[in-house]
Amino acid sequence: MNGRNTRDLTDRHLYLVLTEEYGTGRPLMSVAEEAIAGGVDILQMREKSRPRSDLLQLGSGLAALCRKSGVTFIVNDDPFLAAELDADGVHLGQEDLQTYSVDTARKIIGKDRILGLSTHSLEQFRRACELDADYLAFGPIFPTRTKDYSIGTGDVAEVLRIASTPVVLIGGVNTSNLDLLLSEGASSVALIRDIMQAEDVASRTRWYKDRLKKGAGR
Ligand code: TZP
Ligand code: MG
Repeated sequence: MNGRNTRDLTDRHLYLVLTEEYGTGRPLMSVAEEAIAGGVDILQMREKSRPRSDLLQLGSGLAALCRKSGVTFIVNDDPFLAAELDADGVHLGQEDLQTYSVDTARKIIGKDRILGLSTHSLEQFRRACELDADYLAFGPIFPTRTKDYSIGTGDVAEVLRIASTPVVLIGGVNTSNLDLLLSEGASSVALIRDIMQAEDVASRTRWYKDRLKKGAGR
């Protein structure tokens, strides 16, 4: 181990995608601190319209916070930024693959960092299983204001069955539908709004952690 929380993503994980515009106006650093207090496992910085200088500043704060808390820190979209921030990894969407193939991104971040990739259909997921990714996100499962479509839970069990990497389910996850995902066999979920918009981020985070820990067999 090289001291970072790197490629072992095999357990049940709660993954918060920090996106300030979908929060309640609070700075990301304080949301991150509360989520960490609530037991979040993975934090991603997903700020799409800020200049790079801001991302460097925010990202170095988040990276330091995550490192001292033992939380995995992922940077969205940009493998160069992930490497520069010495983050634990990068997350790529399908559209990012136009700029960086998975192999190119892997060369940029190195073999010890995590590479995550979004997938949006069973077919895309199947293809992604052939790539050098450390985890695959699958969604949007439920309707979400971030996307203009959702894919439902119909393929979740098959995705989990064929997966050669850990799978993170994303999109419209909330306290009412988490059990449905757990009953399909899910072990990790990623969220934005239901945690970012919670009045008490730490206790909402803790709720998800406890539920994930108990799994489907409650
Ligand atoms: N990718 C698929 S759905 C989604 C992303 C980034 C947004 C998830 O946000 P929310 O608020 O948890 O639905
Ligand atoms: Mg992206």
